[in-house]
Amino acid sequence: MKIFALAVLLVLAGAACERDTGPPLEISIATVFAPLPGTHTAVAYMTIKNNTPADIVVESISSPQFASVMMHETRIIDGVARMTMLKSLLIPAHSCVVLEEGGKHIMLMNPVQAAQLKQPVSLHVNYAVTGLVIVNTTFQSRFDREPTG
Ligand SMILES: [Cu+2]
Repeated sequence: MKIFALAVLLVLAGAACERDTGPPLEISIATVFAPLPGTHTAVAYMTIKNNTPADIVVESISSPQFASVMMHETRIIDGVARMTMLKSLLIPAHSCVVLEEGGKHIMLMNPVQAAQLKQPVSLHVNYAVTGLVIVNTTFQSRFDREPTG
């Protein structure tokens, strides 16, 4: 059953990436995991699709619910996973970039109010020069995720 659900998700992601209509920058499968108990950092994953024939640069991401938002990339260096900060994020023409666990991701730090599960959270994705996509979702629990592997 879990394998079936994963397969459906992958098919949907693939379909979304192949279709070439829609807004210039299209965001799907956005998930924001609330901070773990005792911490103040949430993490967000999403798929960002460029529907235009030109590259798009995501310059910053902000959230009304957090004082600070950063784009990160996890890299394995000498066998240790390390996070590096990304100043911008290139979405190549007619391509998808997947932000996911173990790769590029969004860190949301210092919530303005305590982040509550199932409560609304918004991400403002700013891209060059004046583009903005607002993503509205709700906080999810990292403990609700289905185990992988
Ligand atoms: Cu990070």
